[in-house]
Amino acid sequence: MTLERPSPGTPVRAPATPDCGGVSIVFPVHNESFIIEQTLRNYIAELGARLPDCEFIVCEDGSTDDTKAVLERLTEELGFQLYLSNERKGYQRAVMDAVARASKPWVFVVDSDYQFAAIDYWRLEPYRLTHDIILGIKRPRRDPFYRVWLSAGQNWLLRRFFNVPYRDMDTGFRLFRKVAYDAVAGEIRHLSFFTAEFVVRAHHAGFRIHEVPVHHYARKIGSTTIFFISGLFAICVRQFAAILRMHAEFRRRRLFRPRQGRQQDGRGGRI
Ligand SMILES: Nc1nc2c(ncn2[C@@H]2O[C@H](COP(=O)(O)OP(=O)(O)OP(=O)(O)O)[C@@H](O)[C@H]2O)c(=O)[nH]1
Ligand SMILES: [Mg+2]
Repeated sequence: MTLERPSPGTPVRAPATPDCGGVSIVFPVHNESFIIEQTLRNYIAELGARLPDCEFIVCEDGSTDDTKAVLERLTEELGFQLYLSNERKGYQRAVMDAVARASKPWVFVVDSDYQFAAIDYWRLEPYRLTHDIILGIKRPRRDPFYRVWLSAGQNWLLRRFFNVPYRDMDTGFRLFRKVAYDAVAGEIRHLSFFTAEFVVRAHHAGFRIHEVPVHHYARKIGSTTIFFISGLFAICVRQFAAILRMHAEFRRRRLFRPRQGRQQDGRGGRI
């Protein structure tokens, strides 16, 4: 696996690679009324005109602030597809339902609270030529220290238990081939936040995965919709139990990819 450092200077726009196919840009949203307009305007301005054949899909559920009203006001002006639901789905189901709506061969799923800059998409784009899943890893991560430690712990456990090389398997900034998702999505059932289990399963199914450093920003407004301090202990216990269950399933079903022949940078898989 190769890791680049983000350039400290002005981000650079890589050329689009239209031959790789269109991209569905997907935003899961829950209670983001303060920031969602800024997020959507930024991403649509940055990518709408520069990425040939792209579509924007916004999937909101269960918001108790006026996120729904903001989205309904913007949908016609900005031209995104909007899916609303009154029932809170939880992050994992929300992302998976949203990806199921995507019609392009590539899907870019990004958190809606603008902790990732739209222009950093271009750091991922060139790897569409050589990889199936491209993860934007947060460098440096701008989160409270306990979140950084918990996430480091989870990534360490996943590397040990599943023999994968990746550093940030729960990033909120990822671009992947829909076929890679379709190949493993039906099996995702253990871990709570979608990306990590998707990455581990896709790795052992032979897909080519690459991590690219991107800038990460502290949440400017609103508050976490998932990691409340009062629930952290329960989340840790649940995640650890889930890793054990998933590991048992991998051993039982012999899902581990053989060591020999695997290249260090995650290349050399199928497709
Ligand atoms: N549709 C939908 N979106 C969700 C749900 N839960 C979280 N989200 C969205 O998923 C994204 C990630 O959630 P965050 O609360 O930002 O999680 P985080 O980035 O780990 O936590 P912070 O650092 O506090 O922002 C945000 O864009 C949320 O709006 C949900 O149940 N349904
Ligand atoms: Mg966030």
